[in-house]
Amino acid sequence: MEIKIAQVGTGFMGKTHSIAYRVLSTFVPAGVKVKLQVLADVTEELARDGARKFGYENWVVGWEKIFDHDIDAVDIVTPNDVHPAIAIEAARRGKHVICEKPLAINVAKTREMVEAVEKAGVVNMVCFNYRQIPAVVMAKKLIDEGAIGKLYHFRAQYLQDWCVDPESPFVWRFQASRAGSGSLGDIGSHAIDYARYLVGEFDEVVALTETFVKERPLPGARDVHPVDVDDAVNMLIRFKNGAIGCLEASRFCYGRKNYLTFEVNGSQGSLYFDWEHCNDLFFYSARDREDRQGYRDIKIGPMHPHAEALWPIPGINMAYVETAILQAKEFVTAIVEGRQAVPSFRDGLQVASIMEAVLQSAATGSWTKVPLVV
Ligand code: SOE
Repeated sequence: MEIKIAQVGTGFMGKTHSIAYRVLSTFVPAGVKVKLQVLADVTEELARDGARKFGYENWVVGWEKIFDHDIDAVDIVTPNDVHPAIAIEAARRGKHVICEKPLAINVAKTREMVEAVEKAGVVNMVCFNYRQIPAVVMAKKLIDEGAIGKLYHFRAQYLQDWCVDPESPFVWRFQASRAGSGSLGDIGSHAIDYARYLVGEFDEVVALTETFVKERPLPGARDVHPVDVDDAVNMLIRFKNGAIGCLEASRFCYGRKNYLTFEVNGSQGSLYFDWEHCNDLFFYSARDREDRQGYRDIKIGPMHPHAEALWPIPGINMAYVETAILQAKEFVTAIVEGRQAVPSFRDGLQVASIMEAVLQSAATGSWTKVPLVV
């Protein structure tokens, strides 16, 4: 079976997704082939050069033209405000859809996407790629097995430092009408996805956001452009199952490059994960004998979920591209098996609902209920 991919966008995510598709036949069942059929971007230079570098057979200027080609699935790696139109049109034409996070700039737009893919009955997936990491899936397995008991605490941080310099130019990620939010949607959404995946649904949140740099220089111009999204967000969470959490996302933390961590504490132990050491999962069990208690370092290898598809022994280690491979594997395997992919657009919608409650809480300064929209 051959799955023909159309990709819209040629940036960092376009690059990683394309690399994953190029090697995917190594990771999916025998006989499944992925063809990089057509690549779209907004200029001829971007589309043509991208197609040459990434290995697409065809290129087009403007996403609408991908449908002139024989395709099965659409991969959306554009700025957030463009996601809905592409996803909805792809679904209308019966194409499977994988889309970068956050799915859209608000809940209303995200819901339109969910309705479109579900009406069309196409496979849909949101790119919370860090959820595919074997150490994270293993953490979920341990929680589900009761290894750390009843859950009390979840705490997560996603910190970067690429926005600290006020001279770093204005890009769409600093504009609410294009991005939806700032650090919250760009990186906080990954940590929120972890919270839902590992602990469960949110009941209510109270949050604080801050925009430290209020305007930035436009690239190549003398003018500046206002920044109307959060540079940083801190939130407290009350989960429906009684656990409590705190979550921080900021792109203003010098020294933190792609620092994504979580810790979950339960009645029988704790789990700790840090993306920058993603081949290890730290597990503390209160059931261990008293004279040997301490966080143990589980070295991830083929005996762990999702990692069986990767390398033959622990210590060979995975990195960023493997998250894209595991994600593409889930998407393509779901198409082949005729089932829904995980995480789906519905997961993206619930994360959007949480983010809307967070922004509302930050604006009002009060605890805010999180509507369950899935
Ligand atoms: C930029 O902050 C970014 O590329 C995010 O958009 C990604 O989701 C994150 O994984 C890496 O950083």
